[in-house]
Amino acid sequence: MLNLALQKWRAKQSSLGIWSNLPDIHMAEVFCRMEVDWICFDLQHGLMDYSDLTRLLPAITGVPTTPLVRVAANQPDQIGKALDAGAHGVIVPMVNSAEDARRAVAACRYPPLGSRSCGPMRDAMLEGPGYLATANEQIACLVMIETEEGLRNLDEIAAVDGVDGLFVGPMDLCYGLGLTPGSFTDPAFTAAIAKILNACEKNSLASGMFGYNAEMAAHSIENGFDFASIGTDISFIRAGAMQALSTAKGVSKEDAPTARGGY
Ligand code: 3PY
Ligand code: MG
Repeated sequence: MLNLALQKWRAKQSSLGIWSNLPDIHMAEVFCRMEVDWICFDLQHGLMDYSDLTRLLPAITGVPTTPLVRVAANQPDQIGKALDAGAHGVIVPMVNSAEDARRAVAACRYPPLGSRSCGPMRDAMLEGPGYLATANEQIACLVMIETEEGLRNLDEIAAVDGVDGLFVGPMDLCYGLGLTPGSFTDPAFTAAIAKILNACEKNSLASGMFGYNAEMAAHSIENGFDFASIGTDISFIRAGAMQALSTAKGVSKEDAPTARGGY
């Protein structure tokens, strides 16, 4: 198994991804044929469950796009099952302490580096025993910094061996800082971002941002993030449909309502 997104992160090359909230295998197929570096299936907030995941991941096998899964919680069984289903990395929400980070890493790595239980299903079906030889090296463990506590314990979290990157959940981070969700230009938010980028730099970790749209993704990369999502499947559908509706109604570009942000 070769994890192309992880290779880019290690080489400090920027990468862009798509966030998938809808369990539609055809949409996933289309997205992954657009030279997008990674796709993340969201089991935390997305409208999909594990049995959806077992259909979505095979639909994009064989394309260079790296399949990631955001698990619903920092639970070893959930992380193990996402990896066994063929995810090449997990994004773990609400990591608030070094202990949380160690728990996430242990669930991603086979012994002696961790305590992932051995039962690789899909990758072993496709690759045979070779998977076990490369999994610890090629599986990405990304932990989310998105709470006040996580921010407070940032340096300890970033120093945990086996973490490949920190991923910012900007909306929860706003809540954590006592800000209105979406206050991405508030000095408290930008100071938190600078602190996270600095921790990544110091610990040679990839830095990632959940981007709600292309502008936010581009801004994040310009500001020093290594990777960002460019939007969600739902946001693309909504934006495309709104634009089509406006065009068909003859509404001028300036007057057309825009669908920015949101899930
Ligand atoms: C956040 O903004 O907190 C996220 O986790 C994005 O889904
Ligand atoms: Mg969040």
